[in-house]
Amino acid sequence: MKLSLVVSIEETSFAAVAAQGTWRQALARAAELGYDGVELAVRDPTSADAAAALEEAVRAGLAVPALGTGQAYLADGLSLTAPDPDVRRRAVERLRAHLHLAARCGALVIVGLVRGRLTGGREATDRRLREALDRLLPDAGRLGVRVAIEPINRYETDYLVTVEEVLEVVDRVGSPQVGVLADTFHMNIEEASLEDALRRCGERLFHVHVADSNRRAPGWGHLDFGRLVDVLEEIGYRGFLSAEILPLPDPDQAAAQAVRFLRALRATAPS
Ligand code: LER
Ligand code: MN
Repeated sequence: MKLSLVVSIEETSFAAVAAQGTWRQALARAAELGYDGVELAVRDPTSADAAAALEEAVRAGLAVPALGTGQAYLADGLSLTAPDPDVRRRAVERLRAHLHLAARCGALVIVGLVRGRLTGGREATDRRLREALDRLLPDAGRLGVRVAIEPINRYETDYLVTVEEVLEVVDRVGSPQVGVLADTFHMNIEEASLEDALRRCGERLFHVHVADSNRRAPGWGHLDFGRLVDVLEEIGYRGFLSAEILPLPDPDQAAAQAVRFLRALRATAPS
């Protein structure tokens, strides 16, 4: 079981980031705590800090399994499905830059909040998302970078809330480059059964965010991570579990709890 910690390379309004301080401090701490990797939340992949963080991760012996893109939406208002074609064009350009950065470290690129919200009905929103993905996928294919679409709970978006909805998009696109990011916090709100939803993903499951029911570190809520890890093994998931957790009671304790608790579940299992 490979574990990563979400690290933002700039200050963010997104709360579930247990790594605080500068990204340099966060990377050093993740390595010290025994994480195998860091998932980097990157607003602008062309920034000097993005390249430097990547290099520093490699130097620290940390993998970078995924790049988060939510800040392109939260801070810059970019959305793949915005009604304004210019916003969509800039969102695609931004994600193209994420693909290029991801190619340098074997990461996948996350489509979370940057997919936007329902505007002008489901069909129109689906069509815009499809167009955006169609523009990105040739680059993704050429670069060998996968794209993972994340179902996000109803209180944060009204578009692609459940695993099933994302699987429909994934199947419609029909590219081996596109799959699902399953986030246990969102799933706990939206899914009738987390285990069944993971099973339905099968090999279309590309990445996993772990947080407990209250978005605190695993073990500090009421999710049964033992069962979830069993199901991940059953479906042959070989990717990372990435801790996307609130910095509570403080950043350090949260990050330490996640790695300690998850390692204890599979103390002897090969990664
Ligand atoms: C991002 O991975 C996520 O889970 C969302 O809650 C972002 O707001
Ligand atoms: Mn998430």
